[in-house]
Amino acid sequence: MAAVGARHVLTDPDLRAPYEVDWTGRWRGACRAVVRPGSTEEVAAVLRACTETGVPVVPQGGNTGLVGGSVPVGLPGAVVLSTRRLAGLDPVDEAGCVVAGAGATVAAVQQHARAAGWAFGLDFASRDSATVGGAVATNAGGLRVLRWGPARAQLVGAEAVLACGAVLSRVDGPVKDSTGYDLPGLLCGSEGTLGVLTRVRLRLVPPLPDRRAVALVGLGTVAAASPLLAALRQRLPGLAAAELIGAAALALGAGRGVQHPLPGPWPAYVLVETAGAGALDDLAAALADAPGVGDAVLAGDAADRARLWRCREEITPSISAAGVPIKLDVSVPPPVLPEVWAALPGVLPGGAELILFGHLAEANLHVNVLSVPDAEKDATTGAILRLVANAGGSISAEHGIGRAKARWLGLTRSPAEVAAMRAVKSALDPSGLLNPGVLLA
Ligand code: 2HG
Ligand code: ZN
Repeated sequence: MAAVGARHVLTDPDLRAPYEVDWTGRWRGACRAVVRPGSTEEVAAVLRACTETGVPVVPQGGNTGLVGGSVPVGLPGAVVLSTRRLAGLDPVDEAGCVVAGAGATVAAVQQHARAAGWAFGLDFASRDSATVGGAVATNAGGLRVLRWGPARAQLVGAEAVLACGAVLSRVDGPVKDSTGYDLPGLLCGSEGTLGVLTRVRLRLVPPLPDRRAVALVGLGTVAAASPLLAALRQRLPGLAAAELIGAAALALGAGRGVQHPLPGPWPAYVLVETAGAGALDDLAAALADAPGVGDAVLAGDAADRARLWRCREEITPSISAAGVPIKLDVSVPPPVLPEVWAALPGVLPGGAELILFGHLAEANLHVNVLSVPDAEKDATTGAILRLVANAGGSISAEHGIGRAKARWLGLTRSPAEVAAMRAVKSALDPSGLLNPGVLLA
């Protein structure tokens, strides 16, 4: 039987420490050991041993999650199962698919795809640390969902180990398969509660042309954002990103050593990127005709484009540098986005700082709130999530439920849906040892 070598079982508190806290510092716990298996067989051996001894298992990829779903909070007897050593990458096949180890980073898959003339459709700021296993387990989204969809849309197959040690493997063979339940699809978004992903088969996409243009557009009202996006989508077949950024978020993102790119402030901004020959001229012409544009700055060359993107990518690190926020990731039906945006300040306690940004095409808002006293954080979280649920939205669009939102799952999932989820959970993990407290509280 495959056993994990002793040097990959970390029991020393200093070695365990980085696995016991998430990078935002909001979620902190302790575990008995961190185990770093190097193969699917070793993962199976770990899970079998944990099941035999009743030890809970917290699967962890790059530990970049934002909902406390991969840290052993309140589980001192648990084992953290790190997938980072499962980082192999098979050659890209003729169908433009690649099988990646769950512990391969998003950036490694991007580079591997590029070297074979393809691209990976997922991208987000934590690309250098986030693993593809974690991305699939949370159905992560990011900056290119508008173009290629979330992790689920990239997933062709998966290999995973169940709590009992059984290996489900669907990473070879045909790319089209309609035989029964979609088990890889079920594991996507299951947040480590049904099995441990060990390998994923990913569909790659054609690379975006190198010719690109980026614009940061100032808007007089948030309500102008969706009509602007609709106009740009109709005019620009190469449109590859559309990010919505509130004034407070842009001030934070642009604040770090970068000059504010647009005189303003405007109540909201949209950062758009388009690709293709003539991208800069096409973007300028489309913006000139589009509704609601207050002001805009355009960038064609790579360094200027990167400067504009940095204003977006620096928002999350700048929030973390300012404090430990309430961090929520919600989506709403697009027509009610302006209403929800306007109503959010009204549900916060006095003195709270609201930072809003997100992915415009999916009306996916990242609601970050700083300066809320600890004693008021739960009530404030509940108030925000209720506002979203009452508006017909979802309490997670791409970060998952984790521990952070488990108690509010019933706000946007019906009793029948939650019961079906619990039934699946108890069928695949009857002892409840996989990621207890995550997703289904
Ligand atoms: C992003 O879109 C991430 O940058 C993080 O989903 C969002 O920090 C956040 O709230
Ligand atoms: Zn996001």
